[in-house]
Amino acid sequence: MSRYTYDNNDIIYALASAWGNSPIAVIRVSGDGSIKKFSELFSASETLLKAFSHTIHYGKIIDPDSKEAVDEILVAIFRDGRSYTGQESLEINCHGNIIGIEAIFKVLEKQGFRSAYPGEFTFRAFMNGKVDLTQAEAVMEIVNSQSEIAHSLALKRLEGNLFNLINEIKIKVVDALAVIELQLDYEEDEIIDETHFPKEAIEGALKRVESLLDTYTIGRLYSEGCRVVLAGSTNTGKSTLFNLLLKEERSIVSEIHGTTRDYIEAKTHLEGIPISLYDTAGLRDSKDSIEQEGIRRTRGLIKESDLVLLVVDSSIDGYKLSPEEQILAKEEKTIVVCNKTDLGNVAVLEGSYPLSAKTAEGFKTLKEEIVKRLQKGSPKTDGSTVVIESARQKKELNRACEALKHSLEYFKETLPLDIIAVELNEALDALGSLSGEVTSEDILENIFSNFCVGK
Ligand SMILES: Nc1nc2c(ncn2[C@@H]2O[C@H](COP(=O)(O)OP(=O)(O)OP(=O)(O)O)[C@@H](O)[C@H]2O)c(=O)[nH]1
Ligand SMILES: [Mg+2]
Repeated sequence: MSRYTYDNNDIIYALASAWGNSPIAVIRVSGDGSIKKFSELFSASETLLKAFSHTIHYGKIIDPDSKEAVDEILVAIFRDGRSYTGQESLEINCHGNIIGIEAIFKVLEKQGFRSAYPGEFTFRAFMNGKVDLTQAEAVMEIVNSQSEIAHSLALKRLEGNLFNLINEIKIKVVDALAVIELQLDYEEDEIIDETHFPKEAIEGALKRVESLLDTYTIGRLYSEGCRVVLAGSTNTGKSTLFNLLLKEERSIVSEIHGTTRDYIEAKTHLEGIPISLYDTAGLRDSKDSIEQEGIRRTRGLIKESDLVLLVVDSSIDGYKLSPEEQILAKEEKTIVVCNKTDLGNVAVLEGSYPLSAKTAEGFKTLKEEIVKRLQKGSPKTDGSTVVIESARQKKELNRACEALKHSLEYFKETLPLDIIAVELNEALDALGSLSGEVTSEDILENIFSNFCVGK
C-alpha cells in the first residue's frame, strides 16, 4: 500500500476520544496477544488474564522500567472475535490529560505496541468480516456528520441497510445470470427467445439501482452541506439578513455603504442541511483598494457557491439592478430578495422574494425557498431512507446501471447470450465492489486512509 502499510499482525493503539484535556480519555488497543502483553503493564495482571470478554477492570498502568504507576485506569476486555476489529482488544479509560495520555503511549510503545494509522481499526473490522465496505464508510460519516439528518442517514448505512439493499439487487442479477448461463449450456444458436429471457429480474435490478443513484444528491447535500452567499449592492441589508439566518449578531450592520469589506463565513443549518453562509462586501465601483479586494473575493465566492441570495433594497425609489446584478439575477442558483419591505413604497421585482430583514416578515417563505432550491427536487428524506453518499458508491452504481442497461439493449438487438452474460457479470462486479467483496487494495487504502486515527 502506498501511504500506509496496515499490518494486521501488529498490536496497535490510538486515542479514541478527542485530543485535549477532558475528564476521561479512551485509548484503544487491538491485536492478537494484546491482553497478555498489556497484562504485563497492569497492576492486576492475573485478573486480566482470566477475565471474560466484555468485562471491565480497575488497576494501575505500571512503567516496566521505573516500576512507577503512570495512571489509574479502567480497562475493558474484548476477547478474539468479539470486538469491533474482530481481534483481541482492550479499551483503556484513563484520566483525560494530554501529559498523562502521552505517558501511557510511551509505556505502550515500550511494550511493542504501535501507534495506529488512520482508519486502521475499521480496516481490521472490515478484513475480519465485522463490517462490509458500506458500513465502514458509514463509520467515518457518523464521526464527521454535521447535522442530525446526516447522522441518521449514516447510521442507517451502518446498520447495514445499504448492504442489504445491494444484496437484494445482486440476488436478482445472479438469478438472471443463472438463467442465461443455463441457456448457454444448452442452446446451440446462443440466442435467447422472449419467453426465456429474464427481463423482469434485470429490469427490477435496474430500477432499484436507478432509484439508489437518485439518492446521491440528497446524501451529498446532508453530509457535505452547501455554500450560500449573500451578495448585492452596498447597504441593501445583506449583513442584517446574515445575522437573521444565524440568529446572532455576527456581522456589523450600519447605514454606511461599504460596511462589510471582507467576507464573513459562518456555519448554520436549515432543515438539517449543513450550510456555510457567507456575508460579503457590497458590489459597487470603489476606489478603495481594500474594498476592491473585498469585492473581488465576493465574486470568487459567488462562483463557487451553490446558492446566491441577491439582496436588493426595494425601498429605493426607481431601484434598478446594476448590469452585474442583472446577470446574477438570471442565474439558476440565484434567489432575488427584495429587502426592506417594511419601509413602504416598495418595488418588488418579478419572481423575487419580498423580505424585511428588520421585522423578519417574509423570512419563513424565503427559508422554505432556500431549502427547496438546495434540495433541487431530490427525494425528501427524514433520515430513515437508505441513501448513498460517497462518490465511490455512485461510481459503482453507475457502472452497474450501465451494464444492466446494456444487457437489455443487447437482448433487443438479439446479440449472442455470452455478450449479455458479460454485462451481467460486470453489474455483479460493480455491486460487489460497492460492498467491498471484490475491491482492490488501492481503493481500500484510499477509503480507510481518509478516516481519523482511532477509528
Ligand atoms: N427598515 C429596514 N432597514 C433595514 C433592513 N435591513 C437592513 N436595514 C438597514 O439597512 C442598513 C444597511 O444594512 P446592512 O445589513 O449593514 O447592509 P449590507 O448590505 O450588509 O451593507 P454593506 O455591508 O455596506 O454592503 C442598516 O442601517 C440596517 O439597519 C430592513 O429590512 N428594513
Ligand atoms: Mg454588510
